[in-house]
Amino acid sequence: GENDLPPEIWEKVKNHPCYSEEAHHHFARMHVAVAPACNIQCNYCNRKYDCANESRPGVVSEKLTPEQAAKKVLAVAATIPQMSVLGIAGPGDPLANPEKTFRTFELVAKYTPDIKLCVSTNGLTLPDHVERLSGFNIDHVTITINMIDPEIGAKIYPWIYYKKKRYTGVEAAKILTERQLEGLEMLTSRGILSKINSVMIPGINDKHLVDVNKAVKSRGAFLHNIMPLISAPEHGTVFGLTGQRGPTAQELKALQDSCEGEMNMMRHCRQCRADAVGLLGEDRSAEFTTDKIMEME
Ligand code: CLF
Ligand code: SF4
Repeated sequence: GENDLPPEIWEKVKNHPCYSEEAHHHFARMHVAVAPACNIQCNYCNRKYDCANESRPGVVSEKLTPEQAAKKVLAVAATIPQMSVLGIAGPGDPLANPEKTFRTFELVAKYTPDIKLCVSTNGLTLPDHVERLSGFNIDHVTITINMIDPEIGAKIYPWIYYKKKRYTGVEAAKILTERQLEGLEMLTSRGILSKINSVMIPGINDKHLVDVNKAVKSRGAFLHNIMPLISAPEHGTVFGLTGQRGPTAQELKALQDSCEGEMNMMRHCRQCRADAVGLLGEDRSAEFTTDKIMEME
């Protein structure tokens, strides 16, 4: 349990609502949607909406420039005293937009130095950015890992765009899994805590996620967050259009239970928007639109 964590780890998680079940009752997080582009395609994603690796499908966030984002963080931190973490989680992949993501971190570190920085990525370019992330004192990185077997990966990812080239099928999935695991090992060796998100897709990776759990555990991942596929035809995702169903609540819990013991499982994830604000499960994003922040000044 949380009380058994070594003190140096507890220090890092006690104020983070996603990394500590306990903390989520007392601390709030916010996201800023500064990262529009993505370098891979997931079959459960519709680019009209926020990245479905760390958010609820079918939600469109208000995109901000890094300067607008930093202003928003200032305004929110002044209004919500429990605000402890700024995460960048979309609407595309934060590390496929490194200028915007790192400029935002720079400005936030300068204007609101008490706010911890957090990032969520598909992992494709993570190894290229770990050094820079650790320069910002980042202690929390999420990687979405849905497979470690490229044959399964080919059913989830139609293509990736890597080093100026498009890859498809098994070849694409092989590059993606190698880069994700390499990035995870680099985080672990630097003492950065990692959370692994996995989207449970019945008939595709549901049984396989037990192997994913072992693979990330053996590479030092801190927390595993298995999320249900939310696939609806109106979102226009490939899985939505092909009638791919999501898991039932019982199926999800059974998988989480079978992984429990291997490592800490996250069970309080609320699948936030890329511009979420507030305690987990409470959504105050509508109070902090750009218009309203201008009014506050
Ligand atoms: Fe955001 Fe994600 Fe950081 Fe948390 S959310 S970038 S780790 S600050 Fe948290 Fe929201 Fe679940 Fe994400 S409840 S979707 S796990
Ligand atoms: Fe969509 Fe996120 Fe996958 Fe990119 S990583 S395709 S934004 S779900």
